[in-house]
Amino acid sequence: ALAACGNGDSESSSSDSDSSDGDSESASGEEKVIKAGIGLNDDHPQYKGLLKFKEIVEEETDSAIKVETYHSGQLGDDRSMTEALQLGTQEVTIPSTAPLANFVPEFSVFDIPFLFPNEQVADQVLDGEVGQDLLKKLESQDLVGLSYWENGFRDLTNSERAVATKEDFEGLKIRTMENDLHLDAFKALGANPTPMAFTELFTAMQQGTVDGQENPYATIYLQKFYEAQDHVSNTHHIYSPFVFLMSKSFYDGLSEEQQTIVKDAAVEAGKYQRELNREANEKYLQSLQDEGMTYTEITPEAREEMVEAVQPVVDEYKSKIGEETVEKVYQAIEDAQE
Ligand code: TF8
Repeated sequence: ALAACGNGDSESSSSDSDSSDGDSESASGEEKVIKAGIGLNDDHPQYKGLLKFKEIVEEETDSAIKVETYHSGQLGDDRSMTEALQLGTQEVTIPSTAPLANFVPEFSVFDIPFLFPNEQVADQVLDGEVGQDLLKKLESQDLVGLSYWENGFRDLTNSERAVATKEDFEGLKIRTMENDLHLDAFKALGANPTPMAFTELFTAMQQGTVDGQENPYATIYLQKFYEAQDHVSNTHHIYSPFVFLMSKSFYDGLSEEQQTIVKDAAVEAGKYQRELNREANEKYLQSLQDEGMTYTEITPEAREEMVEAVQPVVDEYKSKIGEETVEKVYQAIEDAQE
């Protein structure tokens, strides 16, 4: 395991130098350390957002709380790092909601294909009552959801063929996140899906274990997937939120003032991260083509065929997710567009 002092690529806190003069003592008398791990690399907005969180928390607490940051899955994948928070061996991670549905099934509502029409509606729903109520459900799993960040609209890449219509999915071995709705949706499109942790994905694509995967352009570009994939299509089939997660045992051990500081920092850093993420997803499609990938545009008619093909899966999952949650999200999306 990485030494707690932040060896390797991690960014250990910059306050070590001032621990000698004692001003890093917190109100409750002892210094606290947040070990924060994410799955994407240090070029990705997910990491830049985490550094912003670190900056705010260390400044606001005068380093009474220090943040050690780890990226690129150094501490594990989304699911294993979430489990580490439950155990109290790690304090922060920022997974997609899809793997989080293994802890709180209602989060799978965000895996309904073609749910959000755009990022602005997603922001309103996630930051509004419905999204915040879902975060509260995490507490029963010894987790605290402090805010939503953005992974983004997911797009398909593969090494076999151009995908322009539903028929083109036929037989493609697509890696999905570890989430049953994703799996069943890709089966309904005719693909041959495999659930897999993100940390194993690049090797699986290089070895041909899978033909393709789906992620936002920023991830596809910054994780260099173009080195193992030839085709990209703007399927935009799911909008993935991130959840800024904190271990409940750690959060409960903070003073009220410190709880407010970490919560506000997670929200402020999230707004910053969403902006960076949108800029990245906007510009990197062109970068992927510059790196030699072939881009195929999905026409509205072809996308409509995909929507129809996955509808039976959506209907089947409404009860698994929870009818009330699904209806509330659909209503919130409608309200956000008025
Ligand atoms: C996936 C997700 C991941 C993110 C990241 C590891 O495809 O989109 O890239 O959840 O935190 O597994």
